[in-house]
Amino acid sequence: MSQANTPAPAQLSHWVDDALTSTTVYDLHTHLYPPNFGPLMSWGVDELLTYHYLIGESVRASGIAYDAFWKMEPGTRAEFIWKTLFLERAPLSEACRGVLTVLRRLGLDVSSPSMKSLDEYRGLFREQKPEAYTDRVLKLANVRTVVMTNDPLDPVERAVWLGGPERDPRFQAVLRIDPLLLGWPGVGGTLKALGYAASADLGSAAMAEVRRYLAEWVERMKAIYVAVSLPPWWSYPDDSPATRVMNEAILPVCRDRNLPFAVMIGVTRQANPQLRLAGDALGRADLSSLHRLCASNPKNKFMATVLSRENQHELAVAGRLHPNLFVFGCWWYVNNPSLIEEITRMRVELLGTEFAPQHSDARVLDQVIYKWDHSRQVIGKVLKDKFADLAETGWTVTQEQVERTVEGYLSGNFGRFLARQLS
Ligand code: FIX
Ligand code: ZN
Repeated sequence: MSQANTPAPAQLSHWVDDALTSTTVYDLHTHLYPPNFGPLMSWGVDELLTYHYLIGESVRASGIAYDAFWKMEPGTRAEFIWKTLFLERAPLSEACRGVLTVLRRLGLDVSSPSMKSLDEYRGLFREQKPEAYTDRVLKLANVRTVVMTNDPLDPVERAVWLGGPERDPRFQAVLRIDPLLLGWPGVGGTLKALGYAASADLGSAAMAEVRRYLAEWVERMKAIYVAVSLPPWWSYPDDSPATRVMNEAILPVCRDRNLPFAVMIGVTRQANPQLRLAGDALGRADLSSLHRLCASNPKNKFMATVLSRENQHELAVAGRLHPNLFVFGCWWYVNNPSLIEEITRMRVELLGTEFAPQHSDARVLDQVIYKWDHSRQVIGKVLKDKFADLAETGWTVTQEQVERTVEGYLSGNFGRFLARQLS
């Protein structure tokens, strides 16, 4: 029986849609950079089309030889992908749909695709200046802040940072440390070349140098957290260099600065090296390592996301058990509407209001438009159901509760986790 103080379904739906549209997003993991990072910034229709998700799809659909594909100039590659996935077939995949959402939201007509229409789209992008275009895209996507992925061991990126770039407050930094954690002994030589005497024996002097590297780069970038992606077989603790570097360098440096350490678990890099960046796969991980990491380092804050669908339930349960763990996003191969819906529903049921349902992982600036448009639709659907279920109990659902929940999901929960001091 419906109660006098229960909102009608249309009213509830309106509150959820309103809150999702008006709340500005804190996009907590992307691969985007501001215009003054020069070659690192990526935007425009050619970049959208040559996104690695679409490279994988077009190579597979066309049957082209890898060599022939990589031999093409980037512009020809974009045309090839447009022809293969948008002209010769229905662009049904989520990554294809994403390109069309972006073009439509920029005011372009996608109703009669042809090679000529691709050239017309290119015309619009040629007219843009990166600075003004960044403003326009972030406004269209209603994204307030994007968190970058910053690896100082990448020579191009290091040069940008060492030049002391003026900071755009909308682009926050994250110190990414995959090679530093997983690349021993080779990474010892890389650090040495940069002036850190981090010999591969990982003795106490070497470890002090790894800490110095981390501290200096956290400081230089004003990093808001430290992050790594891990394979499905990641195990903690064990007798690997990764465990030692975590325990003796990463965790102390993060602890002293109250920075979270983000673990993105489940990627099998280069399962098909011929596809380059598009060649990574995934696998189910043993999340008992995550439990041990959180439980044995109670003074550290952790963030986690997992790549395998099969790990999502365990991750949500881990989020319940460890107050120092923040569950975030539907990462990469689970960033598809069907899986976002399943995962978000389960997280609401297990974690209530305390998680971040999504991050964009955008690599091309324009992608924030579609990644957030599509995710908002799914999060909205789940929230309407969940608030309706709540109202069904007789609880009075208010607009203020809906707004507060959406604010937490899209922005505030992450901000508050960053600020939280563990007792
Ligand atoms: O490790 C990561 O941060 C991954 O998100 C990327 O490396 C991956 O290639 C990607 O773009 C996923 O969306
Ligand atoms: Zn990423």
